[in-house]
Amino acid sequence: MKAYWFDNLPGDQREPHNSGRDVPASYLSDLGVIYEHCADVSGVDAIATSRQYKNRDEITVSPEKMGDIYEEKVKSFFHEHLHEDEEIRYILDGAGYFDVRSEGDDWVRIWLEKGDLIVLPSGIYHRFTTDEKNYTKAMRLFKDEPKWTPLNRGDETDGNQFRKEYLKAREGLAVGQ
Ligand code: KMT
Ligand code: NI
Repeated sequence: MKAYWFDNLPGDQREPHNSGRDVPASYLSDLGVIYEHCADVSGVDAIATSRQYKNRDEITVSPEKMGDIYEEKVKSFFHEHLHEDEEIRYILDGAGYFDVRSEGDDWVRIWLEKGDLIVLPSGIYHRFTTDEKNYTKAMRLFKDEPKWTPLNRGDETDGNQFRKEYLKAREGLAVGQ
């Protein structure tokens, strides 16, 4: 795992876009983002049990697996959105980037590789992309039914109940840059 400020420069979304300014783990936790490294799936099982994630599936984001729709899929995962539930991903193989919006609405880029697990809180604006190797195999965990419809950012998402609750939970935390 590596977290840094996204550079906002033009170029393919799969390039690192590393501004050279790192983001500390404590800042991620202020944003409500949980990160863990799990050497094997037993660590994931423990987290799943404690947080009552009952179900899981696996997705491979790669041209080999997705064929013609790969480029389209990668673009769609990169649209800024939120969910009304947590987004929990465990990287089984390969690597990828999760970008999350900071308090000041800048992008924090989180590079995850094999063994990394992330929990994005409901209501946080984010997006995902593979990196230049074009290969992310991930486990997706969910509580009951999959409820991860992406709600693309717009006027409606700003007024979304889960968005408001997310922002409320951040109040009073020493979030700054
Ligand atoms: C998401 O929510 O953006 C995804 O599920 C992307 C694939 S998981 C690595
Ligand atoms: Ni998402």
